[in-house]
Amino acid sequence: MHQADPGSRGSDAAETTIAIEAAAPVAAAPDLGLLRVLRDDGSVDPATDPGMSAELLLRAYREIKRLRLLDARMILVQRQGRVGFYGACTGQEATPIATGLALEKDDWVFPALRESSIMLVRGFPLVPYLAQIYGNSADVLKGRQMPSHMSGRAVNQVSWSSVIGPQLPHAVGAAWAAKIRGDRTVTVGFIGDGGTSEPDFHNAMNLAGVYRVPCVMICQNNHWAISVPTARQTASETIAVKGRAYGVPSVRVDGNDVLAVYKAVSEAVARARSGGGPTFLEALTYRIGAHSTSDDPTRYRSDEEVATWVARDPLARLRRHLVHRGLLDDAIDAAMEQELSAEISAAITEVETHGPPGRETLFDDVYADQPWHLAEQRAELLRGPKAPAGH
Ligand SMILES: Cc1ncc(C[n+]2csc(CCOP(=O)(O)OP(=O)(O)O)c2C)c(N)n1
Repeated sequence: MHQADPGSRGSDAAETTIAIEAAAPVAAAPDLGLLRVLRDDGSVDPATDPGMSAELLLRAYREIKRLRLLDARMILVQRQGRVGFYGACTGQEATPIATGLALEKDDWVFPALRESSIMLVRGFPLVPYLAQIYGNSADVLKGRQMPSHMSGRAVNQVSWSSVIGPQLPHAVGAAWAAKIRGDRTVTVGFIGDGGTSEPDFHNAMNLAGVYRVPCVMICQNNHWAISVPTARQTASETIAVKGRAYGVPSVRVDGNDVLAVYKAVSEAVARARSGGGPTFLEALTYRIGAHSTSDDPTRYRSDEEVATWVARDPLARLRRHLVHRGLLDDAIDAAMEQELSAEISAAITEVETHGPPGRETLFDDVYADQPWHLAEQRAELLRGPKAPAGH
């Protein structure tokens, strides 16, 4: 996977955007079409509407909004040097949030970089979630992972390794184990469009198809793998169509339409849980911000392209629907925003009161029973000089 030559920016940008308006009819070819529910005027397509309750829709809106605010705040915190790195998912929130809402408590999630927020939807508290970014003593991972690589046993969310493919074979393997055990657990694995060029993607799809495991594999096609556009990633008409070769039913869904993603994921999860095997979903979306705080996307894509996708903002589209249904107005929205901002501010203040993880924790969690040589090293470390404050 190579970074695009900045000099070829013009032609890359022209090739980048998949014409979602020209999609084939969904009923005929779900892997070539585009499953949509929300219309531009805020109404829904009754043929595809999953019938989410008012309460669930408002919950989805609140979660997307919290994530949008949290990402913006954490980028500022990173710019102030208070954390080292952050990976936002601005513009892509509908897919992780809808997935979190569609899962049951015992299901397992194998995320890539932009799906950490599923943990929040499934009840992981905000303070330890943020503590992972700081790597401090409130972090359940004890500061051992790169920032924005959250995981939590309490919500069955596995750590992302930073390598962009293995989460799919891991999800398929865990689903296979669930099938052998005969329990109801479904696993969900995520990958980006760039990750589909990795062997792991194909290994996972092949195994999932052959063993018909209860796994939902989701590709968030956000059009860019750092500076490589989707058009340079694959010559396939869509990413979803790749599932055909492996005998895995596949659906291309509007990833900026939370109702459509909720429908696609719920149906895939139900099929997996009832013994119907795997599903592959391509969620068509766009990374509005930088790849991470280490990236400058103005080097490789145009403002016009970004503006096209800002107009398809998943938060604004859901808001239009809620207003259309009389469930939201400016006053409710403003109050919600104030409440969420206060929640985020309080969590950041609290998380920053925690110091670094204790050095006595350094050898924890490597073995169930600590072997003698690690016990000796731990004792020696604790006998040695303490690090100066702040280190
Ligand atoms: C195996 C591997 N190759 C390269 C990288 C460097 N890398 C980190 S993120 C990234 C792009 C990932 O793009 P995509 O899979 O589309 O996901 P996105 O970041 O867009 O969500 C690359 C190439 C890596 N982490 N792992």
